[in-house]
Amino acid sequence: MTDVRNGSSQQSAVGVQSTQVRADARTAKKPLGAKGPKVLLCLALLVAICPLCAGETGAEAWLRYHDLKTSSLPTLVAAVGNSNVVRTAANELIHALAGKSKAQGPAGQLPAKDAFVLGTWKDIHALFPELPAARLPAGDGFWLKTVRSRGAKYWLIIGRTDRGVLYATFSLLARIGQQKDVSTLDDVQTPSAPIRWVSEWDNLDGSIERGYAGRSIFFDNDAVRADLTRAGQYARLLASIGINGCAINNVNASPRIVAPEFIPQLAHVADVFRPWGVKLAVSVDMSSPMVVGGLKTFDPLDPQVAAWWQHTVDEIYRQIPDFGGFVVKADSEGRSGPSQYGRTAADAANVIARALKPHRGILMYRAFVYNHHLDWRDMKADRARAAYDYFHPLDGKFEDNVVIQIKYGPIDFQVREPASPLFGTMPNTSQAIELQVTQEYTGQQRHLVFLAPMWKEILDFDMHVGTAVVSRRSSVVGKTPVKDIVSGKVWHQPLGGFNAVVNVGLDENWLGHPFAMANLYGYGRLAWNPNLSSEQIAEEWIRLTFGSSPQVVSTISKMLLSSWHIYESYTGPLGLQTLTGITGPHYGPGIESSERNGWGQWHRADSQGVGMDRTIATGTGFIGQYAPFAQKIYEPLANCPDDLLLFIRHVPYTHVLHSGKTVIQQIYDSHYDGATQTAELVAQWKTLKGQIDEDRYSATLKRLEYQAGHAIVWRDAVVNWFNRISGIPDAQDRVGHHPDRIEAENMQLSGYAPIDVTPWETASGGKAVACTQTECSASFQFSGSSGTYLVAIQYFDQNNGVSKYQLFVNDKIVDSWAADDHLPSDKMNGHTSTRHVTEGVALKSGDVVRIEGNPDGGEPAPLDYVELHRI
Ligand code: GCV
Repeated sequence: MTDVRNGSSQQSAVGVQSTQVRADARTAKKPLGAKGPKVLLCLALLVAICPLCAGETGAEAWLRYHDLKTSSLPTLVAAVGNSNVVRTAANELIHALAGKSKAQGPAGQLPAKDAFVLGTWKDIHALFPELPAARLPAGDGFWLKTVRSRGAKYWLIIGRTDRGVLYATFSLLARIGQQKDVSTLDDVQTPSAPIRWVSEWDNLDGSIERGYAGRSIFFDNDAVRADLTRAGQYARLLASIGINGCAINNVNASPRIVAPEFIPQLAHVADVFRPWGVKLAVSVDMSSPMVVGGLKTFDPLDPQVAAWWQHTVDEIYRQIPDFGGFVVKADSEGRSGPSQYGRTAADAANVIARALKPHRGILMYRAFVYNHHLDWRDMKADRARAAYDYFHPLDGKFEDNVVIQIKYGPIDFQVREPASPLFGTMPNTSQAIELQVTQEYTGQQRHLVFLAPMWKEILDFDMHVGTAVVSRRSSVVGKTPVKDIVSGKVWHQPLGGFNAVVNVGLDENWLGHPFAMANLYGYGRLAWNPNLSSEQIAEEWIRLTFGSSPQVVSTISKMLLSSWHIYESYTGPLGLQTLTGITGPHYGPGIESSERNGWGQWHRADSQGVGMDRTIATGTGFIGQYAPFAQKIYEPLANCPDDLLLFIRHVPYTHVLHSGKTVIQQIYDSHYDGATQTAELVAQWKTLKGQIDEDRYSATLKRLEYQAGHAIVWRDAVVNWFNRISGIPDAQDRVGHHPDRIEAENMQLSGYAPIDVTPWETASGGKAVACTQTECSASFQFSGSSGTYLVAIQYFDQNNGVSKYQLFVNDKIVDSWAADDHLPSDKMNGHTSTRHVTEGVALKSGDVVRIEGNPDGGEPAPLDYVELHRI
C-alpha cells in the first residue's frame, strides 16, 4: 500500500498485502462472506489540487475541491458494506481529498490507524457498538461523528440509508471546502422532507422548454442520448445537495416517454443516476393510454385504462426497480385531462397512483390547473383562484402516494407573489412546493437574480391555519409556515416536500450565468433545511464556488442578496408581477401583453389606476381563500403590504403607500433606482478582478454589463408606459428626458429608414431605424464640450441574423461589433434591445459620429439611439 503523502511504500496498518489489495479491487463488489460487515479500504492522496486557477468553466460548480486543508485529516477511507452508493461516497472522498482514487479492496477489520469510515447505521453500529442508537438519524439523514477507538481516530460517516452516507460525505466535504474545522464532529442532520426532487422540462427532440443553457443533457433526436456522461455528472451535483429524485422530461409530456420502446432507454438514465442515489422520474401525459396504448379512451375510471397504467408501470419497474414515479400536468394550458370525461383531478391521479403503489412509486400531480381562456372583461374572473377552486374540494380524496405539487404563488413563478392559499387548505393531502430554478420570469439567467430570499419569504409565510383547520389525523396549534406544511409536519402527512424546475443544459456551466448555480445550490439546501438563512446559503455557495477570501465572500454576498429586490424594482414592483411579454418569451418588457387576453396575468392598469382587485369586499374574492388571520394581512388597505399592493388591490395612481410615496412615483423611482443598482453590480464585480479566475470573471462581467443595459430598457419601457397611461409626470422630471441621447431616427440617415417598434415603449421615442440596403449609415454632428466620452449605442440584436456595426468619428473607425447574441426574438422589441458600449472616445465640437450597419438574414442592423456620457 502506498502512502503518497510520505512518498514511501509501506505495509498497510491492517495487514492487507499490497498485492491482495490490487487483486481484490477487481472483486470489490462481492460480499465478504465471513462474519461482520465488509470494510473497503481506500488510500487517499493528499495533494494540493489547484491554486487560483487560470481559468475555470464552472462545470465543477461547488464541487471544485480547491485549496482543501487536509494535513490533519486521515489518509485512509474505509467503506463498510456492499452498497454501490456507499462506494460512490468513498470514491468522492478520495477524489476530493486526494485528487485521484487509489487501490481499494476489502478487509476483514477496521484500519488500525486514523481513517474515514463510511457506512449505514447497521454496518457501522456492528463495528462501533458503543454508539448510542438514540442518535440514529431519520429518513435520508446522517451522523458525522469522530471517535477514538482501539488506538486510532475515526471520522465516522453514517447514514440510516446508503443515500444518507453519501449526503454525509458531501456535507463533510463542504465543511472542509469552506475551511471549517472538522477535527471533532458530532452532527446529526435529517432532511426536512422525503421528497426533494428536481424537474427538467426537456423535450425528446433535445430542446428544453424555458431552458437557457443549451440543449438537453438527456435527449436528442427523439431518443435518450447515447452518451449520458453529463447526466451522471448532474446526478452527482444533485446528490451533493441532498436531491433524491429527478423527473427528466417536460411536464408538457410526450406520451412516447412511456412507450414500450422508450422504457429501456429510460433505464440507461436510471443507471447513471443510481450510484448517486437519485431516483429517475418522468412526466406523463394523461392521454397516454390512447396515444401509446391504442385504447379508445383515457377516462381514468375506465377499467381498461386502469389496466393499461398498471401494465405500463409494472413494465417500468421491471426494468427500473428503483424508479421514483411520475409528474402529471393535466387540464392545464391545453393539455389533456380528466375534465374531458367529466372526471376530477383525484380520479386522474388515483388511477396512476394505484398502479405505482405496489412499487412504492410516487405521483406528483400539479395544481397548476387553470382556464387560459378567461374573460378579461369579467371583473370577477381570476386565474389566481384556480388552484384552490379545483383542488380544495378534493382534499382527502387522493391515494396516499399522491402528492399535490403547488407552485409557490397562485399565478406562475412571478417576481413576487403571495404564497399560494392552497398550501393552507388541504390538511388531508400530501403537498409539495414547486419552485423554479430556471429563471423563466426572472431574467432567464442573463440577469443576476438569487432566488433564495424570495423562496424563503414564501416558505416562512405562516398560513395561519394552526387553529383553523383540523385534519383527520390531528388538530394543529401554533405556527404553520409553508415549509412545515409541505414537509408533512403540520398535518402529519406521509409524504411531501419540494420539486424545482431546473432545466440545466449542455452549456459547460449548466445554467448559463455563472451565478445561476447559486439558485440550484440554494434550492437543494432549502429542501434539505428550509430554516437555513439566505445569507448562510449564499456564503456557503461563494466559498465553495469562488473561494474564501473575505473580500470575495463579502462582495459576492452583497451582490447575491440584493439581486432579487433589484430585479423586482425594475421589472415589477408593488406586486405588479413581472411586466414582461406574456404572450412571447417572458423575458424583456411588454407591459400591455398581459391585458385583454384570457391568460389572466392582468394588472388592469388604466388611466385612473392600477392593480387587480382580489379583495373579498369588492374584488374577485381571492383573499377569501386564505385563513381568517392571513386575510387580515391582505384585505384591509391599511394593512396590505406595499410590495403586494397591486396584486391585491386596484388603487388610483395617487394612492399613498406606507412608504409615504404615491404609487406612480414609486413606480418611477423604483425603476430608476433599480437601473442604477444594476450598474452598481458591475462596479462591485470589477473590484474582484484578479481574485477570481479570468474565465469566470470575464463571463460574469459580460452578463452583468448586459444586464445593466437591459435594466435601462426595462426602466424606460415601464416608466414611459405608466407616464403615458396615467398622465402624471415624474416629480423628478426624468421620464422621457434624455439630454445625453440622440435618437437614431433624428440622425442623418443613409439607407436607414425610421420604423415604429412594437410595443412602442420598448424603443426610445417608440421608433428605431432599420437598414433597407446591404450597408447603411446613421450620423450626427457632435456639439458638446470637448472631452473623452463613453458612447453607448442602443440597437436590437434579433435571433434571425448577425448584423455588423462599425463606429466612426470623422471617418476614423473607433469600434466594430457583431449582433451575435442569442436573444429570444426575431423582432425589434424589449427582448432584443441591447447596447454596445465604447469607452474612451475623444470628441470635440463639430466631430461627426457615424454608425455603419450591415444587415444579415432577417436582421436589418437596427439602431435605436446613441448616448454620450462624458468620463
Ligand atoms: C411547461 C408556464 C410556462 C410554461 C410551462 C407552464 C407549466 O406557463 O410558461 O412553459 O409549461 O408554466 O408550469 O406547466
